[in-house]
Amino acid sequence: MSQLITIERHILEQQKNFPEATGELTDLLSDVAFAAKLVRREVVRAGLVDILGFAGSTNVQGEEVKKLDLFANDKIINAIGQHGRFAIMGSEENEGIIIPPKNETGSYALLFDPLDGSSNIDVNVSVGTIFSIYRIKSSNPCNASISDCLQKGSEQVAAGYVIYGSSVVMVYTTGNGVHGFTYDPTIGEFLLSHENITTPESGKYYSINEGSYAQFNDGTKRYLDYIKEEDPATGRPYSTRYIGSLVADFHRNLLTGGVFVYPPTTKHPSGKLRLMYEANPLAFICEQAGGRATDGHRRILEIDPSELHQRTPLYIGSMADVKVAEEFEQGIR
Ligand code: P6P
Repeated sequence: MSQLITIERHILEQQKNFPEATGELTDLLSDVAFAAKLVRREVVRAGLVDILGFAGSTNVQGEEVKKLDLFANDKIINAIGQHGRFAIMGSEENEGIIIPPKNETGSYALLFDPLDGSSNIDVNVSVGTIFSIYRIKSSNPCNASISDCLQKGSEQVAAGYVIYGSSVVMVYTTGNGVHGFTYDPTIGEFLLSHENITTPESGKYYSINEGSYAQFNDGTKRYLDYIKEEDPATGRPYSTRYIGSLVADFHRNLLTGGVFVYPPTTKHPSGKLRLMYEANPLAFICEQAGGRATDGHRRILEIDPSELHQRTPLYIGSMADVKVAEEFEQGIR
């Protein structure tokens, strides 16, 4: 029987690779894992609306039932904020930055999407939490500000996601490989299940919302024509896989190979997905797994952010497949 390694144990083992590590990063990754357990508990019960009641109503205990993404947001802010390790936070659900209740000792900034794809919950489609961690630049945590959040993705010290699907899997990187942990509800632990994830050089899936075809630029349209042509020598046609839940589409392509594209559209000229708490963390993971992540022209991790909720086009997945999609976007093909 393979050794059972909890995510907390694995993070501690990883810390040995960083002699200067103070253990703080270990603690805050463990905090994120704890918050994920709290979110999971509600997400997996989401179908039981008779017990939980609909969002905005009160449940059998007379508690106000919140939309699950707001619930997840509250849980992450409070479960993590109370430990004082984060000086500042930024969430997809909050317009401005969040200063946790005990931030005076925090050295890190947490950017997160508490429950991406939450509109899919009612139809039992996988959703996810995505997080990104930076060391703050401010010398005094009490003076932490938006500039401590608006750092290039290449400055991330850790990133990860939790996918709430047929099983609940947490995937993280600290820049030393990508590792996945599957939640075992019988013991309430995330156990190592995918050590040192590497993504295939190329795959057979492409993920894009073809319903937006009329909104795509010429490069994207020509890419779609190309990827569907018959050419066994280049593995074409690829198969379409598009769940409409970023974490689910990304996780599948990470493990099996493939490319996810959310290109510029007439409705979202800068792309729909968010740089700081969607594209950057997934780009860090993807590159650590041997893949590629760009906005069609430049590395996601090199984009200099100007706003907390700024959007970006996203081309992410297997190295060779992303490069092909980029060449159409750049007019090379
Ligand atoms: P579209 C979900 O709303 C989300 O933010 C991502 O999880 C997903 O990849 C994307 O939007 C889907 O967007 O425009 O294809 O419905």
